[in-house]
Amino acid sequence: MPAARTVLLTGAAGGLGTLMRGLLPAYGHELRLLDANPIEGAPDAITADLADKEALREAVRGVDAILHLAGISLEASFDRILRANIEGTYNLYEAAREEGVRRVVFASSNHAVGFVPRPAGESPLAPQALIPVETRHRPDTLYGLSKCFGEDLAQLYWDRHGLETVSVRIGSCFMEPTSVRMLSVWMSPGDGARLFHAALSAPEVGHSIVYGSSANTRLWWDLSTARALGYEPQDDSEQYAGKLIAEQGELDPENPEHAFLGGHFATDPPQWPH
Ligand code: NAI
Ligand code: 15L
Repeated sequence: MPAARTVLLTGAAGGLGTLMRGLLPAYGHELRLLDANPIEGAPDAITADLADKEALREAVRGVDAILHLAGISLEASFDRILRANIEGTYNLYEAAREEGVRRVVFASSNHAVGFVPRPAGESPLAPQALIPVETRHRPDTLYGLSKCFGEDLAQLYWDRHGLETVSVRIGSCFMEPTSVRMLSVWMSPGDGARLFHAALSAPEVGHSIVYGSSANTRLWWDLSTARALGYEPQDDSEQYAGKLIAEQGELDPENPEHAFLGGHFATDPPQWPH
């Protein structure tokens, strides 16, 4: 497919949505914004919940692709996760199918595989093996479980309806890494825009799963499926390593919080039953 020109950006009021609103237009994408919360300074933005099927139908009509960022972005009660991330993502895919949208770029998360042990090399700079995208789902939270659902929903819609998706298992996309774990999983906002642009523009993607991070020296996972889309990361978190390690120390193999890809998500007390 040609580079998606008109893109519906869901979750446009959120942290990542705000960053991408600033960066993606430079790649030639024309953004239609949607969020449950109004967006200051964007009078044309659609204020709608993912539960509103009529609004979703109208919102996706005529777009080339959808960048789906909306949803609960941290662990929460099952009811909230169910409504926003599971039912909400289903509603959006149904609207996309009904309106003939060809591609979704889905904000999955490292927490879909958060209970995968982090690679432990002799040195943090030389991990023995990078985690492939084929590793089985091992969600660390109900939140992570909802991202597994999203990835499987994407597979179903590709196999059954020919609707393409790139599921991006985002690490941590913020201005700067703020923990030693984030040295491994950080995606700079600039690389985030490069990756989303590649996912929106690659000619044929079927359902591709990619990890979303910069070319970090301490990377834990394999970026080859992202690179196959044309993604060329430009950033490396290593410039922040000295300061963060001086403040927090190296990751400790004896500390359970440091044992898994998902970090503290895997060890925080569960939110269920509630
Ligand atoms: P955020 O919490 O800042 O933004 C999420 C946005 O979605 C909010 O503006 C919220 O109003 C909107 N939203 C939530 N429920 C909604 C609903 N039912 N209907 C319509 N809008 C709704 O999250 P952030 O950091 O911007 O993340 C964006 C996406 O990327 C999320 O899906 C998150 O799970 C995923 N992600 C983000 C990572 C990161 O490092 N920022 C890492 C991994 C995944
Ligand atoms: C996520 O999935 C969250 O949405 C984000 O806020 C970060 O916590 C990130 O994962 C992370 O693992 O650091």
